[in-house]
Amino acid sequence: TPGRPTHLSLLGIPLELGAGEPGAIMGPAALRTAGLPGLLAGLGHHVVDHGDMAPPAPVAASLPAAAAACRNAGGIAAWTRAIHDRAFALAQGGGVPIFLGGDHSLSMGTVSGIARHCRAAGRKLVVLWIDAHADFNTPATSPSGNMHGMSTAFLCGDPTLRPLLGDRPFVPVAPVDIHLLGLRSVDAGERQALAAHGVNRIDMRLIDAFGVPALLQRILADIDGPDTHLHVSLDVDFLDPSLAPGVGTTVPGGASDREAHLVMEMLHDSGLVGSLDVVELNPFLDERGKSARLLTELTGSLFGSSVVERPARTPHLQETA
Ligand code: 4U7
Ligand code: MN
Ligand code: MN
Ligand code: MN
Repeated sequence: TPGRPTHLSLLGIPLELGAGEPGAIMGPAALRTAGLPGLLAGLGHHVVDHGDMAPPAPVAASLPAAAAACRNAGGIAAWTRAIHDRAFALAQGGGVPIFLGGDHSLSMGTVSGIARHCRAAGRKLVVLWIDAHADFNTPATSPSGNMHGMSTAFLCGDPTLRPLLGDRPFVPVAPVDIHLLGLRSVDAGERQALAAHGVNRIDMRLIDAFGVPALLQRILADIDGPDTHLHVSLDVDFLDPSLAPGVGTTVPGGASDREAHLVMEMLHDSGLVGSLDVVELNPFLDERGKSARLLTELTGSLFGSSVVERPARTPHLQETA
């Protein structure tokens, strides 16, 4: 809503150890090259760019054997702790943190830090995970060993992943407070675990059948505004690969440009978003910056850019019939 400037804290997280192929380390730089800080400032927000995190020192992680066998598990443990510390501190400082990735394993750190902040602030946390994938694999179920496919399982407290956080206070996210949006690639073990834990799932078929407005409105209407912090985790592969080829894990049949913008616009109008991850951009795989540009525009939509000025309306009641 115009006239509601926000303090936005940008933090680049050049992490690619969780992904199957290199390149996401360049994500934060590409988002800056596409003009993200300036776009947000141009919308009237107070933007502080905290730059990119430095690679953390290695930690002596004592991980269960199954977790230790995952690709780059020791590195992910070090990053998760360092990211958690930064996310917690940024959230405690007030304003809305925007984390620029980097592969999706970074959300183990960001969301756990935000969850700890929410507990300290006496607020409830709801997570909207916008992704082709569920990222609910554990070291036992993962077909790849890539830890960017395990973030939501970690956040829900999988005991084999929990030691990644070391001595930091771990505040689990209840599976029923996670909403997966855009699903179209779920592994067999994940599928079973998602159902058993009661994680909310909106797949592309539901989006085809009922559309973004009805489905997202149902989630937002259930959220009690003043008491709840909504964290949005946006994985580039939510988008159709024709629009956003710059990601290592493309899956056909993704969201259109307008579907994705509408998600962001409705989230903006809800006034509920307290923090954001923009993850999985791999500029090495992109075509002339189109994925970086689209992600930048989508982030703009989440923070109020719109073609036609719209009067402020009642949050939570947007787009209803
Ligand atoms: B992303 C996968 F097997 N499920 O676990 C896995 F299909 O952060 C992909 O959503 C995970 O991009 C994708 O390796 C992780 C695979
Ligand atoms: Mn907060
Ligand atoms: Mn993901
Ligand atoms: Mn994905």
